Amino acid sequence: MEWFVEDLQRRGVEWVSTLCGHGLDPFFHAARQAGLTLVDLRNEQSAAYVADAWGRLRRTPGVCAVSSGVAVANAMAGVLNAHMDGSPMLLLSGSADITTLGRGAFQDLDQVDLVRPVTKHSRLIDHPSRILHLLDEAWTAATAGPPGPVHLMFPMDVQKAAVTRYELVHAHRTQGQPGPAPDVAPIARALAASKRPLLIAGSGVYYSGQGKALLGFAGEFQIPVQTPIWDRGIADRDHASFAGVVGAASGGPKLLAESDCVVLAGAISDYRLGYLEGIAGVHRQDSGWDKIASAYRLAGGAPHTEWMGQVRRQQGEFAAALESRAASQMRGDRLHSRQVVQVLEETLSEDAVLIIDGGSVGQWAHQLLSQRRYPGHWLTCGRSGVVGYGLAGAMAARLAYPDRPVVLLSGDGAFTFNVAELECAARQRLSFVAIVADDQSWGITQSGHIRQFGQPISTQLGPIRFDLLAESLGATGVKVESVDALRTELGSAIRSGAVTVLHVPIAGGNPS
Ligand SMILES: Cc1ncc(C[n+]2csc(CCOP(=O)(O)OP(=O)(O)O)c2C)c(N)n1
Ligand SMILES: [Mg+2]
Repeated sequence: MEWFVEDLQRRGVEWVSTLCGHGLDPFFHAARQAGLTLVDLRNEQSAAYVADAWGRLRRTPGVCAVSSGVAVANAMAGVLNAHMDGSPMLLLSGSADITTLGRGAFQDLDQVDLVRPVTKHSRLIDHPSRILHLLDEAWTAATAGPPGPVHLMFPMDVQKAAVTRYELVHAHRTQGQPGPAPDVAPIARALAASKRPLLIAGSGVYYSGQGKALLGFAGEFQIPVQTPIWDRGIADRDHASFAGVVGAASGGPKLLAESDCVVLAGAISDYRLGYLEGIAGVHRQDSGWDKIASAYRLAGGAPHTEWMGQVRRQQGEFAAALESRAASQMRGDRLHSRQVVQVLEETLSEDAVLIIDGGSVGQWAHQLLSQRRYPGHWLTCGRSGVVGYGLAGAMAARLAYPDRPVVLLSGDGAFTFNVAELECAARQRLSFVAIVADDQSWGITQSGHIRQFGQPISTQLGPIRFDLLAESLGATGVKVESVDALRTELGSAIRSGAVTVLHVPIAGGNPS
């Protein structure tokens, strides 16, 4: 077991998220002995979300270790999230002795098969001498090409077996030949010839580290860039060409239908882009963005000043429509999501990590905050569209960025999925500020029901004093009922370095 833990550390792993269970006891002991931090949570769902969120923020696998049986089923939520978003993650699960598997062992379950459909690689560690070899195989699968989650199941007798350095089987690494350089000429020609080009930059560009090059090119030639909502962002700062998130309920300025040359870069054509149905002139270019500028010049390409101006005008109209929609929903007695987002806009520094979890409030945040930037250090649910990952996401963000402000903006429904994690965060000093925008409903779903059926169905929630709940879990809780109070409390909570929950009752309402 020591070899395995040492190898994880050699790969840069500093912590493992977990919920204990005897199925992994030898691993826990070895981790403790080696000084590998164990971050404990109260639900394997959160433990897996922590690893997934780390992978999405840091682009290296987050590691989550859970026991056996239902523990693995619980962790599936986070693994599935990583699978749908394509983020690197390693799930370790324990089990009874390999000799007893399938014979009715305690928590006997074919975890390898259970997890396989939502991982790039799922394997049983079937012999102590193969632990490093199999770890290498899994790690490579998680990180090579498009990243994704992987799983290793570690039976108890294999964990306990003593194995000498000489018995270890090592992976044979052959140095791969570099592939041919991507041909950027056709895409450069198409972009240069078009009147209204549009780059759709998806998570693939973020993970391959091409975001800066793509934005540099787009900025120089005034080509608008949009990112599918919930994909990883590449615009860490306000950018001259970044034109917001696109898709799903969020809308965004509708540039797709108007463009005569859409280039998918590390993005997939899915529901968020309406499967690109009826869109003409769709191209794909996942790499080579650092080489495209000269090819574009060669093809006679010029800056698309007029089109960019039109895009900015459309964005302005979109923003104005948003403001009037917000104004129509404002009530005197409660804050509105628009005002909460306004305070975030004023308060968040460029490097602050914002985590968005929730329905309507999440849509407001996306539409209002992402018009000029959508930073890679912000975290959203990802392509799965999940709610309830936010507290784990905030803990992961604190692990990933020990010195930055970390702020979670959550709906009241999303917040309660795993609310007890506040205790784990406070105890383990993984600090952040959570703003709970409380409309006492599964708001976005409720509006959908009212629109379709004229009434809500199972979407009303009761009152919770989130400030008092937070206090009972060892965090700081403050009820906030005005914009001024929110401004003051958010600022001081960020400075305090404590886990703080700001309970903000809001009037509900969707941006679209
Ligand atoms: C795991 C999961 N369950 C259910 C949903 C469906 N869903 C999407 S948004 C939403 C409502 C979220 O409510 P809340 O967090 O209070 O945010 P609000 O819409 O009220 O702002 C629900 C239930 C989901 N996306 N993920
Ligand atoms: Mg709500």
